[in-house]
Amino acid sequence: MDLTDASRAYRAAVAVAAGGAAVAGSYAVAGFAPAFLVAPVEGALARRMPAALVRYAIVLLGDLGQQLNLLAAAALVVLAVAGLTLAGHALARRADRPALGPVAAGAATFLAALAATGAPASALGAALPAAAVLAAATLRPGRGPAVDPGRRSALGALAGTAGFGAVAYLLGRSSTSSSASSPDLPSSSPDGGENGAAGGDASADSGDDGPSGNESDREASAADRLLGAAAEASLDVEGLEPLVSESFYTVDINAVDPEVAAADWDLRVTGAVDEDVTLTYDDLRGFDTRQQFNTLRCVGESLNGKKMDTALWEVVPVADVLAEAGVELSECCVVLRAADDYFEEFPAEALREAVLAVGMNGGPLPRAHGHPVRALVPGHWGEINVKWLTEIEVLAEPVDGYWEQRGWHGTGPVKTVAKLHAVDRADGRITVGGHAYAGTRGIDRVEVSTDGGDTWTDARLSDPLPDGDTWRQWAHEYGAPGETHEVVVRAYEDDGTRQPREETDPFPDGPSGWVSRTIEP
Ligand SMILES: Nc1nc2c(c(=O)[nH]1)N[C@H]1C(S)=C(S)[C@@H](COP(=O)(O)O)O[C@H]1N2
Ligand SMILES: [Mo]
Repeated sequence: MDLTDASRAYRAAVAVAAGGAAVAGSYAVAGFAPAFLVAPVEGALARRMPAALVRYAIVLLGDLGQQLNLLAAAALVVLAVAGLTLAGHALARRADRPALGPVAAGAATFLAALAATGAPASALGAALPAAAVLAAATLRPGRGPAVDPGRRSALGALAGTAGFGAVAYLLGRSSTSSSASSPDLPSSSPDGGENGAAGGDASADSGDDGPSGNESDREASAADRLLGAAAEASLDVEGLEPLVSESFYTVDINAVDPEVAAADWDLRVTGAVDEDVTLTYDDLRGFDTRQQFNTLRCVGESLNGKKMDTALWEVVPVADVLAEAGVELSECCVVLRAADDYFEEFPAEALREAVLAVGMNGGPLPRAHGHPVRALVPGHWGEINVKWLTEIEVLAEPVDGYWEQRGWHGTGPVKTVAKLHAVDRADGRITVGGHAYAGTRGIDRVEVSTDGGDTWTDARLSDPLPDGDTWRQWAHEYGAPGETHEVVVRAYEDDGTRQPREETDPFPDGPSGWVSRTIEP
């Protein structure tokens, strides 16, 4: 490495350190929120990714695909800020004014970050540390103007950035909206409920025109009663999730969820309607709510995957809202739009049966599940249940939704499945169990074979939950045969229809087939 190569490398190291400091600084200010500089870049990458690549990422990588995309976006931001830092430094050298470098690099980073996030504080959080890194590495009093960083200052910049990154990580974690990380299930202590899961958004339940204390108390006790009943009805099998999921899966087009305050939320009804209607959160809370169980299942999950869950939701029927607004659904279709630019289209018919959820498992709707309002559309795949809902558009002609543009087909009916997740052995006996779901068609019966499909026995089933779009648990106990054997499971719908045996991939319209599992002696 000759001298110029070396100084180029030192310059590059300082620039990369400045890029890292910008990412860290933005995270420290914004947390894991849309204002975090990496978030819009990750979103843009995800949206522009070719459909085939998206499909392989979903089917082969699962959630890892999104982590990798986030990492790629972070790397792009580091490189972009590094580029601006190098440009600032070059400018300073040419003008022979050392102080110009950090100022120019900082200003350019600020403007670019502001353009990307629209959030001045986060942009400043990115720009200042980047400028500081360049300043620390190049502005050495008494060493002449516009000095190039040497080996020591390059290493110093990298080490300093690493230290800053650690502090920024802690700051950012604590500024990430607490409702994002709150558990789906409120604590079971008597007063835990709503307060426990309320997180940062007090406005959801204490707005001036919101429900009175009595009303929300009544809701909370109704929820507690139903959650208690569901816990009671759950089969007691080791390793089997209860009827109300302990941890509810999430699937999102962006790695970073939107943050929508209830006070800022409204819902527009547009398109083929007499007049556009806007509904505020308080308007929505003026409607009577009820508690209902719904199961969601993602069309992109694997056959025996873990992206199927059930919760108790506090809901307002969409029909009530539309009737009050004087909207008649005479057209073929609707599009639901969301704060993360997600949108899905489906038959207007289905919207008549749909509800707007404002609460989950006795607490407010968590950020990860669409706070403050999401749609639940019975019988359809998960993707139709739009979170962070902002708009209902009524259409005379069908259009493609976000996933349909990428080749998927998530309007219903959701396919019937019986999953096998629990295998419990005790005293020479084996108990297998899982969940079965058939959308609004209902599960009537589940059969189990412990000999690879030669003979079948009825499984024990949990009592059905009161609503018509929920799963049931099944379990089956048998004497351990003492040899490797194949357990197969299949479900029957309420009208006696047996779940199809033919196996299909998740793409394009959801996995099908009988789940089977090899059990060692
Ligand atoms: N706004 C918005 N809504 C969305 C999505 C999304 O990315 N953005 N993902 C959809 C998909 S693919 C599924 S399977 C369900 C998952 O809901 P959950 O994250 O609450 O489990 O939400 C749907 N609603
Ligand atoms: Mo999904």
